[in-house]
Amino acid sequence: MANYALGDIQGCFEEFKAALIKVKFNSKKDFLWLAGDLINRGPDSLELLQYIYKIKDRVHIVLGNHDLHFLACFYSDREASKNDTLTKLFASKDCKTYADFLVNQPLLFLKEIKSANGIKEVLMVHAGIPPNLGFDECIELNDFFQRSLIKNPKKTLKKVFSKSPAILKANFEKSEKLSYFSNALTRIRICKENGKIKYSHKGGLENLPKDYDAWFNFPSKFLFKKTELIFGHWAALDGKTNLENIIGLDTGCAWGRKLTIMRLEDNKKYYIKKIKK
Ligand SMILES: [Mn+2]
Repeated sequence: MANYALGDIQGCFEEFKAALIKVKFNSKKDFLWLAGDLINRGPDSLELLQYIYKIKDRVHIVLGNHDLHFLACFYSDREASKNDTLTKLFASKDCKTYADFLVNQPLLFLKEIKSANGIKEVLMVHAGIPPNLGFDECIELNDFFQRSLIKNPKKTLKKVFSKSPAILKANFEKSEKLSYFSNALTRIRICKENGKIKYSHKGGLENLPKDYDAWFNFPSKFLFKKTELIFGHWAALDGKTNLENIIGLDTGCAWGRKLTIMRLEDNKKYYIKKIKK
């Protein structure tokens, strides 16, 4: 039994299949961890969801910004963007099945696994966690988000895509907290030490605005020394954080680079070069 993690597959189904073959993934014994952005931008979002849905009992998922965008187009009145590659998925007779499946996924996932050095806790999130958020606060907001999304996807997704506050304030109403938290976990790259997020930055770690740095470079109220965190979203990092316990998985497959799959037992990474245009 092994656990394998992948970052932003974004509908790159050919590369995803090649990655599973490379590690000899066994859907009866192993687990897959998918760090969000399963779909969109790449060519085969429908095929990817068809496959994942079939083995859903062996898959752990957190939602990414592209997954939320798809859900908002499906349940709410958000308009598709001209760069979307979701036409086949929307036209599928099973589109609702996949949307309902994704609606039931969290923003944050945590599980203990047996590694080569004993039991370790692994946490998965799509983009990251602002350094000022504490553990209990995150768990509580994740539960609140998930309950709201299942109960009323249309209303919840409208909040997600309303203008998001850059920082969490104690006096926020629940709906503002929901908007802040869902955007932070699925879109953060850089922030200030106090947790204020700058969403417009899309590049790497060079030429950062004053007082801003990668979210993982500030002391976190959330992460314990023994916890490992895996995330995707930030393709410009090419998986590099220079930290042992915070591991990037997005290596820009949808942008013509490569797909990374990592075995969580020993953190060995395998790479699949972009195959299909
Ligand atoms: Mn993303």
